[in-house]
Amino acid sequence: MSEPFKIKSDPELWEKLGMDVSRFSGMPPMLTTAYTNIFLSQKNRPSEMAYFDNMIENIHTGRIHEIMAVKETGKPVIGTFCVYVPEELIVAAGGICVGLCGGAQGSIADAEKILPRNICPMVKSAFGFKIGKICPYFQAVDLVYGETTCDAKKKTWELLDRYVPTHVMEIPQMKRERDKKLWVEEVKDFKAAVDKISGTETEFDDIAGAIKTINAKRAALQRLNNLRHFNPSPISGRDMLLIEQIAFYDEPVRFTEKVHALCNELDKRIKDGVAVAPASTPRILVSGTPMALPNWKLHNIIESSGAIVVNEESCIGTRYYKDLIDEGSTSVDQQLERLTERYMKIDCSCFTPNDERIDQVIKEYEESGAQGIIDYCLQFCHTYNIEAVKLREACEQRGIPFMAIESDYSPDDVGQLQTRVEAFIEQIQG
Ligand code: BJ8
Repeated sequence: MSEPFKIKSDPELWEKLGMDVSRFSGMPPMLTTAYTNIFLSQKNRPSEMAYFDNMIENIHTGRIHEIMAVKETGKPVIGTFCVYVPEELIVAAGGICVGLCGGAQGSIADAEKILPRNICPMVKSAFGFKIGKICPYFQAVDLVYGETTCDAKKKTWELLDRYVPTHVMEIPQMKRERDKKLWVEEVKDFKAAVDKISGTETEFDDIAGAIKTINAKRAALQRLNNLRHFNPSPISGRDMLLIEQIAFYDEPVRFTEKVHALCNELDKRIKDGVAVAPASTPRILVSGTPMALPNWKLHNIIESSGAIVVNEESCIGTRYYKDLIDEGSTSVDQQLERLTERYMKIDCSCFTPNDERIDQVIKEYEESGAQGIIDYCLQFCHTYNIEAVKLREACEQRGIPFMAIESDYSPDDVGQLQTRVEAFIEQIQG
């Protein structure tokens, strides 16, 4: 009989990483309970989810050992907070790109000792993880690559730099030709910073290989997302969100293989009529701000209210994998240009104008067979909050049921959100 699920501990490793071990030791048991309740309690999960469960069991141990082994060879380990940071250039240098966590309530109080309270919970949570020394990934990275997407982030990087070297990439907020020129220069600076850590210059073949690797990862996620659109759904929204979160810290080649193995199982499930919920289950598309690990709050509320999430229009979702890089470049300069072109397609609300995002949400709504949209905005995220006005208008014009919610990581509003979500589901059911 297999061992019961348990998130593993390794105090010796954490000590080596300079963590607050006595405090952090309380985290794996808490996470084990949450994970068991939210994920393992689901009925009829695909058996290939075992790999992703295992990634969570090893989130504070096995994967950290793998990262440290790469770091010891002198390869770069770089932490990021945004899908605008081109991970291909880190992979090209033989390094590891880690999307750092920022989805937990437990680190917010640490952050609020320094940062103002009324800013985005994702920024506070991430900052708190570092200053509280309660995230092994944060302790393992050589540097953090920040960006100038929103005010909360770009000003926090100035403070974060006191605790971990933090480089900032300027992301323009418009997408004109002159912005593209600036963006390409920023990508070149990023490549130089990565090369500096590894002590070697990445060349054409390294970049070509990395583009292939990350394209393959994104293509696997596209395949998975297409399969989950089938009605009745062969996989839950919670499991899909989990995989989208793991994409940010797993080894990319292995991850891609495991996503395809899961897709093969889902293909079979669809043929055999095996599903996680009946075809009559109300189908919801969630759009908006990213849900960083371990933020499972809204998906859990929606799916425990009798609906199913069938798409995440989010950076922990389709914004991360909907676009690939053209692989036909013949020089490093061309590679960097094409890479930039791909990243410029990401339709974050920090851009103006950003009407392509509204069109994209509607497109995903239609492709996913959703019956309503819940737009999720983290508290104090002004750009997504204001963009919800246009999204609501677009939905009203098309008769698409729409609800906007604003929330943080605290459990305080769960009851209230549950009531609103239940009423929305009733509305969809007519
Ligand atoms: S590309 S969505 S990952 S910036 S939610 S911290 S914007 S106040 S996360 Fe994002 Fe890159 Fe855009 Fe995606 Fe600020 Fe808003 Fe908080 Fe945000």
